[in-house]
Amino acid sequence: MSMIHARTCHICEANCGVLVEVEGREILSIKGNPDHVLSRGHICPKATAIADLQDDPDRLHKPVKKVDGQWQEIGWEQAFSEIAAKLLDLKGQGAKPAMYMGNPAAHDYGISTQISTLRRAIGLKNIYSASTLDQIPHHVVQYHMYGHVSLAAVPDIDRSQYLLIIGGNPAASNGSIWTVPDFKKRVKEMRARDGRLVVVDPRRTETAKLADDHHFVKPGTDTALLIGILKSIFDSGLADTSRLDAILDDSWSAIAPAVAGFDIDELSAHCGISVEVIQEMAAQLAADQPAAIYGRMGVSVCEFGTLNQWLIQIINIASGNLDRVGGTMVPEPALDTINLVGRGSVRTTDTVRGTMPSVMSELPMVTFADEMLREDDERIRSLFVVTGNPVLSAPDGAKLDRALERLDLMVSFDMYVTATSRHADYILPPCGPLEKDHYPFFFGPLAIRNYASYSPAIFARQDGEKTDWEIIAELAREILAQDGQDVPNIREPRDVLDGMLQSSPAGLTLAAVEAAPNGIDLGPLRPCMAERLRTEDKKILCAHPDFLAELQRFAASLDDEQLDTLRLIGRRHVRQNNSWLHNSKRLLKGPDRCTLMIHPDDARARDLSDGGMATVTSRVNSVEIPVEVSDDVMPGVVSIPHGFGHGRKGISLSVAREKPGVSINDLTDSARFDPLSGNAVLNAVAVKVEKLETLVAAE
Ligand SMILES: Nc1nc2c(c(=O)[nH]1)N[C@H]1C(S)=C(S)[C@@H](COP(=O)(O)OP(=O)(O)OC[C@H]3O[C@@H](n4cnc5c(=O)[nH]c(N)nc54)[C@H](O)[C@@H]3O)O[C@H]1N2
Ligand SMILES: Nc1nc2c(c(=O)[nH]1)N[C@H]1C(S)=C(S)[C@@H](COP(=O)(O)OP(=O)(O)OC[C@H]3O[C@@H](n4cnc5c(=O)[nH]c(N)nc54)[C@H](O)[C@@H]3O)O[C@H]1N2
Ligand code: SF4
Ligand SMILES: [Mo]
Repeated sequence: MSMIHARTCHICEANCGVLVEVEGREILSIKGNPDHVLSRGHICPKATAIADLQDDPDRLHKPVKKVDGQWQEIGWEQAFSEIAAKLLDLKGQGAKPAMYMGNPAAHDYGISTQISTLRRAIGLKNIYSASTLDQIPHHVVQYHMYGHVSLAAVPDIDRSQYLLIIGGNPAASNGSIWTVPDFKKRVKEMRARDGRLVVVDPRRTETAKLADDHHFVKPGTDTALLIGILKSIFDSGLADTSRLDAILDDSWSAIAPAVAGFDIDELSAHCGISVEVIQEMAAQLAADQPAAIYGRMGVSVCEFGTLNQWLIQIINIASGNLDRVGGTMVPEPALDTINLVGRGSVRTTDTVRGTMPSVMSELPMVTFADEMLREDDERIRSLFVVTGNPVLSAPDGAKLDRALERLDLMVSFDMYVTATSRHADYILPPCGPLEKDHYPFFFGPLAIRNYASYSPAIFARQDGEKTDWEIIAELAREILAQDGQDVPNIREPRDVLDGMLQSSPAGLTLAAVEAAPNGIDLGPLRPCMAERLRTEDKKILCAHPDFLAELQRFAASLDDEQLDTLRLIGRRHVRQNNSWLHNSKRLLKGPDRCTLMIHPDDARARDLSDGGMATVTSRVNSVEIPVEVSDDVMPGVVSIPHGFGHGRKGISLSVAREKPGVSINDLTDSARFDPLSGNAVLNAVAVKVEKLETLVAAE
């Protein structure tokens, strides 16, 4: 007899409610849950692929060890004991260990409850993670302005009348640092109440196609647009901070003078958006209506990423939209991480490249490969990769490929042999996705409504399989034991979760949340910034000196000569998730998605045709890739999706291998970063594109 289990999908930040119908261990269907309090029935194609992940024949079920270049299955005890012994031996020789944590770790609350013990056991003060490829600028801004790295204000889309999205594509990504399932329908609802969506993006994206207006912007130049909007708000006397005056610190008065000297025509010429459009955006944001500006990857992973995210907050303040119904507000989730974890940190640290920012004890990924390639005693010699694939996700992946080969010990926590884990000495695979429970630990605090939703495991684990958190906890214990240190008891994630829920203001218990399979709705967001601020004086620190200085650096860069080369940007597709889920047949079907998108004028100038091949060359490398001619990208811009490159030797993803694609990160450059956050620059990469003459086989 079949059974239907309500659950939330753990793949992306939207955390949609799904209904999984099973018979025994067979998955009959995965559908949207119409009664889920947040997602209202919405799902995307990736949810159904959870079944492919669960049943994937390529998925590892036991630890494997590389012996003479071949993978051998071994038992857990042997794996833990050998890894611990090797690590301690290396540490005894003074060899430096490191850890990289990838994106899926953020979607597994169990990992969050155990990872600090493993870090302590290994002896790590700092780690690397996907955050410095993604979102560290947001954390720097939130830390300085609001006093906590995680205090994020999200657009209240359900009550907004004007939404300006810059460098985000939620119609494909389903939202980021903004848990907004069912985005497309919410846009339709907004437009039905005469609200407007405006998108700024170098590509006419899926989100742009839903919008009332879309404006192309030259990659990497949004700072000019943002300054232009802010300046227009001030110059036209539209700034209204009356609702926020009690919580703005004195430095607010420094903002208008800091942008006064910019010339609007020069800003417009720099970003390619007309003065009229910039002024109209300012007028709409500051009009007598709830409105918001939101920016994501396109304005975060660039040279002025932190400055951009600061300007976005400042525009929301100046236009009277921060902490406003229908503007942006800080959620008050059932599990309130703001109250439960410290405010984080923004420091500097010594790296192979000199002093760099270190945010939340994270080291910048742009230095990762070089830290393995350096020749002194500080060289990283052992590495733990937890749910990550940096060879495909970090800049200059080919260099990282070489660097990983130098390690004396590498352990991957992954269920596949990937571009990264193929370099490992040991791979420790977790159980299937439906064999673990799920709570959106990091995403409740970013959601458009306050809510709680817990998903128990659907299937029992198969013999000898472990969850990621068990693997992490048990390895940590083994290292501590072999090292003669105290071995702490394991605190089960469920107990930690229960404790955190109970000590949050909503005061829920895990039992209560578990008893509500469609989630518990705690209502819409409300203006509460005054209560949420974690700065010492309980005011928003408006003009941190670093941000003002960065404005000056940007002003100086306006005089730099603009390079006349094509600019490469990335893209995401709704049927893919970063570098994984490429092994699902149902997601991979359809035309090849790893193409170089290029505008017809640029294609013509290079004699490129749709379906032909091109060579794309950046400062660091070159790739060969099929061409897709499309006026969806603006002239002067080319786009390649990230996450491909599964043709590398030794990868065991048999489905992904059918359409391996090339990695955009073989072109991105680890020399470039945002100096205020250390975040990588993954867009606006200068590239040369040439026709690749392919030999046609004679008949
Ligand atoms: N050029 C360019 N590069 C980018 C981006 C871009 O837009 N452009 N985006 C960046 C962003 S935003 C991110 S977040 C990073 C992502 O960077 P990473 O997190 O390094 O890469 P992923 O592709 O998400 O790889 C996740 C790995 O974890 C494994 N995995 C999946 N689920 C689980 C699990 O439950 N347990 C375990 N143990 N393993 C699991 C998968 O098999 C895969 O190997 O990429 C970044 N790189
Ligand atoms: N389907 C799917 N969903 C995902 C993921 C996935 O891989 N696939 N990954 C998840 C992860 S880890 C994350 S972090 C989020 C990311 O979520 P988003 O940020 O919404 O996703 P992106 O597609 O990276 O959107 C960035 C947009 O910026 C544009 N862009 C590039 N350069 C510039 C620029 O210089 N200026 C401006 N204005 N725009 C620019 C790109 O064309 C792109 O449309 O998505 C998450 N959801
Ligand atoms: S949008 Fe994200 S959370 Fe929702 S079904 Fe798709 S992958 Fe899962
Ligand atoms: Mo991400």
